[in-house]
Amino acid sequence: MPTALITGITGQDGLYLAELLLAKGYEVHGVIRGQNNPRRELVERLVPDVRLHNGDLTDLSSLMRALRDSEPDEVYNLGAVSFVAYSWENAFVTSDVTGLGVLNILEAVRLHAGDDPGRIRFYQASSSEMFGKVQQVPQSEGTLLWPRSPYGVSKVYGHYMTINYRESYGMHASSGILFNHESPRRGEEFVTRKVSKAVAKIKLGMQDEIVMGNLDARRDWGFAGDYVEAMWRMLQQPEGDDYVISTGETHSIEELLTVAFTHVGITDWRSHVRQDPRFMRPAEVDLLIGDATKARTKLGWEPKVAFEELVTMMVDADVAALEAGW
Ligand code: NDP
Ligand code: GDR
Repeated sequence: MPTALITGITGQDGLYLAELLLAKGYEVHGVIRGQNNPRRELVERLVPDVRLHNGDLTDLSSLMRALRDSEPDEVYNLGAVSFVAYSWENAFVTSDVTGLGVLNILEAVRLHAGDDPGRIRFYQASSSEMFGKVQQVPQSEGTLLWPRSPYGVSKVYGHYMTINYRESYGMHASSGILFNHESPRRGEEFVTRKVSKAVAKIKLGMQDEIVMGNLDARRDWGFAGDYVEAMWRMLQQPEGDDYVISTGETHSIEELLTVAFTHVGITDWRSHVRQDPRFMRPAEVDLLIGDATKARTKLGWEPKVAFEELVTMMVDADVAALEAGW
């Protein structure tokens, strides 16, 4: 039975990946930080078979201990300060966790693996935010990186450090350049979930308006459940590599609002939406659309859930949760 260690186990992707690996028969371990992490209970409820280890990406020795106590065949580094807007307000912390944290976990894996650096397979959660001010449409593995936020810059550092450890030490290290992926488990700070929850509340008469930022930005949105499958497939390849994971479709925030509101029978949605500079970013990523040909060809991976299905799934889940009093 293979063993996997996941950082970021309390996050959206950590939970889906743990479910996937447990279903495949893996022994799954997770790194959890903080003396009283409020999301520990969620992990224990949704994936009770996951064994948790205290640790933090900024603390190398805690990562070494987690590796020693779990002895993994595969390590998935999903932990990060992941909210782009927050990264301007906390640029140092973001760089420390999302950037230097990758160096810490790579170094911990290298030291733990000893004479055979390839024996522990490593996945780094890279991001389409690295493309930032896009230099090519659509974006693929070879597109020049031009990050637009402290978060994006930190992810570029982690991405190149992963490639460097692969090339320097012969590690089986892969970088998944994942475009936005969402689900009913998405954090409420991100735009899809902010919209799905607000639309559900508006439908149920619990709220009247939603305050938004830039409605013109375009994203390539997929379903998180599909995307964690791609992470696993990368680590089953004979060698580490880099892969873009995306749907190949792009939609604006306006289209997101239209689909979400229309789904609950509201067509004049503009009367419920107000824009506020508070939610505008110092530098915006205007357009993302990925070319996942390499993943399709080499990994046999394809997204299964399309944009409308994703948005309506999220709205329905929020309506059901609110009706149930959650
Ligand atoms: P989430 O924000 O839902 O989860 C982030 C995770 O990182 C949480 O488990 C959080 O734990 C953990 N974390 C934060 N700080 C630290 C730290 N100092 N040490 C260890 N763990 C820490 O993100 P997602 O699940 O959406 O994304 C997973 C990864 O994929 C992230 O690296 C993200 O940047 C990247 N990514 C995400 C995409 C998306 O669209 N979802 C697209 C491309 C990349 P805690 O509970 O302690 O806060
Ligand atoms: P993003 O996701 O920055 O792409 O990063 P987010 O959902 O936060 O923003 C997407 C776009 O929506 C615009 N927007 C708003 N965003 C938020 N959060 N709140 C608003 O009110 C709002 N109004 C408009 C934003 O300006 C932006 O253009 C996500 C994260 O998961 C990263 O960790 C990951 O790497 C990338 O996706 C790929």
